[in-house]
Amino acid sequence: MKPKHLKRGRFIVLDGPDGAGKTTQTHLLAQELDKLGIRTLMLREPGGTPAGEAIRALVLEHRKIALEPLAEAFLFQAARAQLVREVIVPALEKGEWVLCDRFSLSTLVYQGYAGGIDHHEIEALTQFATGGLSPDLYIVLWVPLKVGIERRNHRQADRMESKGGEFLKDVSNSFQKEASLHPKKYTLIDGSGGVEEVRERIWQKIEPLTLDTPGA
Ligand code: T5A
Repeated sequence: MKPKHLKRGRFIVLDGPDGAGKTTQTHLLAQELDKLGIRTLMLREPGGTPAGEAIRALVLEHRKIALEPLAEAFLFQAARAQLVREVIVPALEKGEWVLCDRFSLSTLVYQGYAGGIDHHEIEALTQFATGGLSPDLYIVLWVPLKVGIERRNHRQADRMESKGGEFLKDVSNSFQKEASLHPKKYTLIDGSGGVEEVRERIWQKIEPLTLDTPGA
């Protein structure tokens, strides 16, 4: 018989500015949940499906192809629509936990607040793309811009990171502001300090979900 906590999957998102530690912490979280016998599926946005990975290459890597922020927004939402229907919903229905590196707040921040598209329009597109699916826990891991830039210095900047200092400052401020303004929707976690310290902060928010046994 399956343990009770496998009856219903959970949808957990880690989002935040570049270099906040999302990928590192998503992996650690998967390991921690695995120790409890909870099966997880790790995804990234854009990506996670063949269509999503193709969109990722187009929107983040092919910098010679011009893309307006509105076109970017549609592409990110198209990748999301595919991911939700092809992967996330079926996994949740099987009782798996889905850990997703970035989700809707990234579009609101990068294409909306920093990119200049009206935030109501972004939200309407998100609603349409996700069919109203929202995470059980939406973590915003935040670090000051300087820390994020230092951490990601080892690799080449993608299209968004190449938009300049003002753009990145808007991104950083918008993540913090949006998460602070909507504490019921987003859980803001300080991503500064050592990997282990941050892991512990995140685990404090996740652990209660592992104890919850809906439908029991
Ligand atoms: N995008 C995405 C949009 O514009 N709109 C959208 O709708 C969506 C979904 C995606 C890009 O697409 C844009 C935003 C982005 O520009 P991505 O693949 O998510 O990009 O890449 P980034 O978030 O830019 O990836 P990073 O690797 O920079 O950030 P992470 O994942 O937050 O950080 P992580 O874990 O890879 O760590 C970066 C480095 O820091 C170290 C790690 O070892 C690594 O070297 N590190 C730490 N060092 C010290 N202390 C800690 N606590 C550390 N944690 C990690």
